[in-house]
Amino acid sequence: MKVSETIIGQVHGKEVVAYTLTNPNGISLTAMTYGATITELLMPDKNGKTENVILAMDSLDDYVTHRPYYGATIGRVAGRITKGAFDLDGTAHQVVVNEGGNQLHGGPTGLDTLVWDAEVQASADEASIHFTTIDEDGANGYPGTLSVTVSYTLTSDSEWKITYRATTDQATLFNPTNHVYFNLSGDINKPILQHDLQLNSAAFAELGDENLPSGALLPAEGTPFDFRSGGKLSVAAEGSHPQTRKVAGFDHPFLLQHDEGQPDAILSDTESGRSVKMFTDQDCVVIFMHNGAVDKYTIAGSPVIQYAGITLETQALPDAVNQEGFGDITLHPDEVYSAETIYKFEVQN
Ligand code: G6D
Repeated sequence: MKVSETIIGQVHGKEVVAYTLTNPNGISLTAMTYGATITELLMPDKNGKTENVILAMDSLDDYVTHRPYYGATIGRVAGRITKGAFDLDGTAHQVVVNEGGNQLHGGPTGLDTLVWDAEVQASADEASIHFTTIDEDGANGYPGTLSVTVSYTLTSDSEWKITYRATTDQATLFNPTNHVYFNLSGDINKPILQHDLQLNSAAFAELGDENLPSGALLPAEGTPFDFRSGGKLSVAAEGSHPQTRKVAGFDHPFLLQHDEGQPDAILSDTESGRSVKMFTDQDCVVIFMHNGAVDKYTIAGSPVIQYAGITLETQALPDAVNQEGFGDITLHPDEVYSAETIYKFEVQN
């Protein structure tokens, strides 16, 4: 397994390094220490044409200036926390809010804005980048000093494995995710609406005001949210359901059923023949379809179009600390947080 590295700039006075892992099937993964962010995933299509299948900015400065979350490690808590307020073991906490009155994606200096440390391990069958960082007590208002390791492993079976490990010296919250957007066509100017999705989920979390979870888990049966038998993503964008109309597609958490030996999700693009299978130990996957065009920045000279990519953000249900029955995202000093998500890339000729 081939590994290379290059210094791509500086942020917060610290050098930012990008690592590229390449496997024998022509798949290569590049990720940088700023935000432990994946910045390129090159894979061939059914005709052998190799293209980047994820959204990425043109430069490090663009990531820092615009914070698009593209491919970034999100935390301490992915998604929104209502009013940035929660009770933890009987103590009320207020974290820094950065979207109206709520916190989004860990706050203004979330994990995606840090320059992580990294080291690389490689063998014949796989190569890993082990990103580590310390998020100090009080960062974005969170209690406890959190030590985090996120490992990206590319295997000779064309899997991108993401594993998280974290410990804390005081009770805190931790619900990380990766915010990669896939566009398997290899052309970010081609909307993902003709991609096919097969999703092993029978329920989704309803969005209320400010895109906060309402607390209700709704059945997918008979709605545009039921992708158990597969379907085109255009169903979500063109659906008349109040929840798809609300956000012009999906921006929803889907509760996963985790059927033994089955992928939790399969995203595919018939035209290119590319597909990605997702396997995770997490309760849910937030699917966001880049529902708005962006004119604050350009990629390769063009503004980013609506539906330029789709996320498969595996995590615990958002706002779990405030929502009954959404799971437990607390981390205590005597616990070790661990989680794994695998994206397996395939090409159908
Ligand atoms: C929007 O509501 C969506 C989020 O889910 C997404 O993560 C963010 O854009 C990038 O706020």
